[in-house]
Amino acid sequence: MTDRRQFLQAGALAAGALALPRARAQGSNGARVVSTWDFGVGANQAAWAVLSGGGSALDAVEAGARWAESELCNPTVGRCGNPDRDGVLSLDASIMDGDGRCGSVAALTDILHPVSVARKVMENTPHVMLVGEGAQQFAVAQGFERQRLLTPAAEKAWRDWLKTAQYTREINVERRGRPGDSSNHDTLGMLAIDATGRLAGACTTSGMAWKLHGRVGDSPIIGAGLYVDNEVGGATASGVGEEMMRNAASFLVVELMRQGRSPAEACREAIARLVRKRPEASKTLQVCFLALDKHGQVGAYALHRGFVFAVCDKDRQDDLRDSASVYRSEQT
Ligand code: SD4
Repeated sequence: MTDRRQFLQAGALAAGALALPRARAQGSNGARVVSTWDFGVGANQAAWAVLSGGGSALDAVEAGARWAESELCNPTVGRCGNPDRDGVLSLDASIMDGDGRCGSVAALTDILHPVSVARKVMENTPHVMLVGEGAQQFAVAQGFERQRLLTPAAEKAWRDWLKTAQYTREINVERRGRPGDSSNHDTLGMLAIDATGRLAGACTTSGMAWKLHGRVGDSPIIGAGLYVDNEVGGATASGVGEEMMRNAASFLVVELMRQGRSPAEACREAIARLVRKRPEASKTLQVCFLALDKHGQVGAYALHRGFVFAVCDKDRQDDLRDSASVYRSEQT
């Protein structure tokens, strides 16, 4: 009897000893974050700091998007973004968790962290989306500081652009190893799964450089630039937003995964649909999808070569991968 009790106690101690490291490791086990483009590596690391400590996917994607909005001189996201054709820097962002909660802001000016304003819209209002002046008023009421964001470099780029004032929605040039080049669009789209299996996503951008004043892209439109569902997975997009909006594209990718496609197959099929609908336009525009399913599987597909995406989990923190694409060259 005594022996049996001792044996049980020893077993309980051993189980406790095992449980402790497991509980600690839970902070990152199974967690993963993925992001669009090469600057996604830095954004992922900011998100990983949250996930590896056992934080939520929602907090992680907000942290990652904030990094891109502030830390980087990127002409397409946040404070270093290029302005519209009137010289106004206007920002779009969204955030969504896998329970269907979401918030977004569009055409927001003079506020450094649109993704955090989007989160406040989600958490502190009965609405999903605020735009323009109303979004800025709301941000200020929530304690965000108004500040002039247009950098001297962005202002100079705009003045140079004004010399011809020609607006072309170009295919992005290949960015790998060439951060800060002159491609006129690149958005941070980020998806994360945390150690509890919950998903979230965020998207943040200054949109297309030299756009019409008041133009809103896909990034703040739930279902176009971002969609997340804990039952299935999440998807986000980058490229010419009008194409995503025409096709409710991120929602489409998630619904294709719901029907059994892998993330890569779902992205490829969504791209194929775009090509079928607008075969000529698809030759000159870039569209890129990135998806993460509830098991942590990642997939991507783009119209044109040059799309890269970053993957981060407990085994690797700076993984940058090339996406497959329909067209191998940049112009055909
Ligand atoms: C937009 N989709 O505003 C954004 C821009 C972008 O890669 O993603 N560029 O249309």
